[in-house]
Amino acid sequence: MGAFTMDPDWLCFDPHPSKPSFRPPAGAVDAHCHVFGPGDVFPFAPERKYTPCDAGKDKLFALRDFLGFERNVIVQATCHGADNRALVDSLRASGGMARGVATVRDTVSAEELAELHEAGVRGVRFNFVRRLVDPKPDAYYHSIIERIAPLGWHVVIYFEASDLDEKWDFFTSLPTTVVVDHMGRPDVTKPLDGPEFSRFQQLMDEHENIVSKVSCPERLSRSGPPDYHDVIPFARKLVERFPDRVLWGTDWPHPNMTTHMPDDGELVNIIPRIAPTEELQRKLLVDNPMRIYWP
Ligand code: 0GY
Repeated sequence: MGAFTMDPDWLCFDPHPSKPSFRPPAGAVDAHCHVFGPGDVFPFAPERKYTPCDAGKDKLFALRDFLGFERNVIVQATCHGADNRALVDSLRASGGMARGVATVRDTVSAEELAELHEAGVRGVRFNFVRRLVDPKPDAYYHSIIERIAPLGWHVVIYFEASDLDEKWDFFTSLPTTVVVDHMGRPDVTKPLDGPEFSRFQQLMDEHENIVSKVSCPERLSRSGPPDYHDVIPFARKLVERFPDRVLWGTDWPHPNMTTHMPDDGELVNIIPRIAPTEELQRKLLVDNPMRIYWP
């Protein structure tokens, strides 16, 4: 046994996903994935809200190749808190084929930020999902923005749809590119053209610096795998309406899934259903992530 024992109800990633029938275009980027540990090398943070199974860089890079992707954007997971060592180690091992989104505190120094940048970090994540982190006042995040602005980094935000109104002024005050995780977590049992998802589209309509990941059908769906048919119209709507401001990612190793563990091959097969033309697929998987992470 390693240094940590995963939570008793933890669902571990599928070690044998199916080969997708959809072939991503050359240069495709998985723009949302994580690494967990391994915990005996990169310990999980004391303030974490969950203890996952180990899911290290070697498995991530093998999955990337198996699914037909070339690059990864690795997002710091909350189980590692603001200790970015596992992330940095993965970026350094990727030979330039991975970029990172880190979590930093407002006390982070210019030297620490420079080291993260050199490793391939290009953004910070602000997480507002209360089951994952304890919320901080807006001033805390503004002070981080001041520190990262000189590096040209962007901000990734993760929040529940029901919190959008409360955070609207803060989100729209951010001066950087702002990438929203998982379409702002819509309740997909509500109508596509109802007030909640319309509000999210208004956010993107009015603020051209806002980009959305059209990821995580497995997390948002009520209809379930492998079709996730209730999520498709939401993702497709954003891809067609904002073709130059959408990103896609597997979300491997799928933290905190409770209903099932997705087959990553099936997740890739969803791409042509949300981005039905080759042009939309190329923008979603290549042009947009390359513009943000490998300019
Ligand atoms: C995701 C979603 C989740 C977890 C995290 O950093 C994390 O712990 O992002 C979640 O539980 O919804 O994007 O991986």
